[in-house]
Amino acid sequence: MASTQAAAATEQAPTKNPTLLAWVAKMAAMTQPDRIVWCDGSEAEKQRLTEQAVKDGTLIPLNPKTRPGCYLHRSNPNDVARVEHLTFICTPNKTDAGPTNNWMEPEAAYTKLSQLFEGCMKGRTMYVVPYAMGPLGGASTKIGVELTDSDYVVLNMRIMTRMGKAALDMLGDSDDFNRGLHSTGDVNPDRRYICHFPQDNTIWSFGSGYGGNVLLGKKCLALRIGSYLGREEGWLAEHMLILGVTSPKGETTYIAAAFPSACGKTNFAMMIPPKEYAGWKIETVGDDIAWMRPGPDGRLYAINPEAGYFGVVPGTNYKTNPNAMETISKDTLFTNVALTPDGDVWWEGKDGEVPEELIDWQGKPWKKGSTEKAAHPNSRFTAPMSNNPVLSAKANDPMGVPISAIIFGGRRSNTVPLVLQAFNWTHGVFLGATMGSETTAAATGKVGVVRRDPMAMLPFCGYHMGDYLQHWLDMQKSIPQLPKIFQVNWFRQDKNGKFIWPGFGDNMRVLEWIVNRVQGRVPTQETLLGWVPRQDQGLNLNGLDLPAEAIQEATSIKEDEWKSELKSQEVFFEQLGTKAPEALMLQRKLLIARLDG
Ligand code: SAT
Ligand code: MN
Repeated sequence: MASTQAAAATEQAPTKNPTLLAWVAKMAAMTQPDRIVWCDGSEAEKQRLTEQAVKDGTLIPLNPKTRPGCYLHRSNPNDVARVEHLTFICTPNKTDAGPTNNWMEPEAAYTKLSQLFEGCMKGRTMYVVPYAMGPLGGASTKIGVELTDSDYVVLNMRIMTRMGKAALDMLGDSDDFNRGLHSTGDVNPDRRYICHFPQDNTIWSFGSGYGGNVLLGKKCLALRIGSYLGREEGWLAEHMLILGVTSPKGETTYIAAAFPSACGKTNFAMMIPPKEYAGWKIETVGDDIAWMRPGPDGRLYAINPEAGYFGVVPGTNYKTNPNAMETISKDTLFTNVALTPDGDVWWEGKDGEVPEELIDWQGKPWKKGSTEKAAHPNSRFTAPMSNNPVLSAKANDPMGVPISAIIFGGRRSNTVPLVLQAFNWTHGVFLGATMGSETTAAATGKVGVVRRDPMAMLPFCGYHMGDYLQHWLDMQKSIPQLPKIFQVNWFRQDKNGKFIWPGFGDNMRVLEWIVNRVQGRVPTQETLLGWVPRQDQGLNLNGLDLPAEAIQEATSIKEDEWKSELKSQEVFFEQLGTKAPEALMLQRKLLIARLDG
């Protein structure tokens, strides 16, 4: 069997790359697929795979009049989000993975997962999916190859990455590619593992069919393996959107912003400024991941390694994100939303009336007024970035964009004020390191509890979190023109649990202040946490229907809240042990001194 598979892998292969051929043959010998198909990324291939996915029930075609080129996919109800407790970093030493990751010894992990992969593709097709993370030919771009038995994964990878022949051509005969192996197995949560082997540039994912667990270019390569490579090679792989904001004078400022999953990165990256901001323009470079490295001119340059968006659907509408609505109007895959009787999709928070009847995300009849959600809270769209009406022309530039500001934003119903600027890079790294956020439906587990989520990377950092923070501090030396660092919180609530700040387009007001600060245009007010907008020459609140007390509440700094915040931060730093960077411990002491002073 093994030699037949090896022969099959080589015979039809559109490459002579010996390392790639040998690896595919070896994986095929283990998983024993009936067929091996090398994906070329062509239109014809897309059509063939789509037809097949419709035939086998993986995809449901939507109404071609209202949603041309769109399909609905329902995942197994036990498989609707990332599984952080089943995600492992497999480094030779446990300390290299650090206290915030699950760890398995590499040989033990390979052995354990080999037993699951053994023969798991019998009766199935193994797709060989070559893909590029980043614009083709770019110096920052990385190549991966994912082997998968899921046509859904192939169709998603086709949207999310530059997939197929072009990626294979870029790889040539090199052995520098990420080796990704995925099988949906029998979608059993007891046999589900997402294992990363940073030293081998390898990812093995078994037993899931859900986004972040199986689209291996995304969180697995672009963040977990990427962050490891970034430290080795002197760059940063971050869970950040990238946007360009252009003023009426035509001055464009590029900004990268980290927020945890399902906290509005896509909305922020596609934002339409409010009417008071005529002449201002926001353009999207990326909505989830930024790879940033120092450029020849001393600035920090960012690329978006992805080619599509895997965004949260519920809450998306023409008010919250008109550009996303346009983006998902065609050629989009929907996962776990509801189906309307006329073949369109529906979700909680969509514009218009709630339909009387639907088929819910699990394929069951649903009636208006039901207490059950029709769409899963973590239902997603996969859409090509080329659909985005405000896509930046720079999204395809291999050089990327020079970053002037970095924003860290958690989801906090209290404590953290609307916006502040760090005193300097080290203080900014401290702000990122001490980010906390209330958990969302993007990962399985309890929703709404505050957890420390440094730089929104807690689930995505592929090595020791202490080393990661030290790497951020060290990067300072190789970036002569450092971006300014900011912290924001759109999610502060009033006594009744209502969001105080309107968010969405009105976040432009905060963004303008950030741009003005970066360009050195507005004076500022010093507080013990950092610099904040001044009352007189601060945020532009023209046209904002919000009482002064609400602004006051959204921007307030309460010392008692900060005292408990500091305790919670202490628990996090203690976890890092001796790897807690000294510079951050000093920042902590300074803050305590300011609070106690
Ligand atoms: O499931 S994904 O990891 O792709 C999305 C997210 O959780 O941010
Ligand atoms: Mn994300």
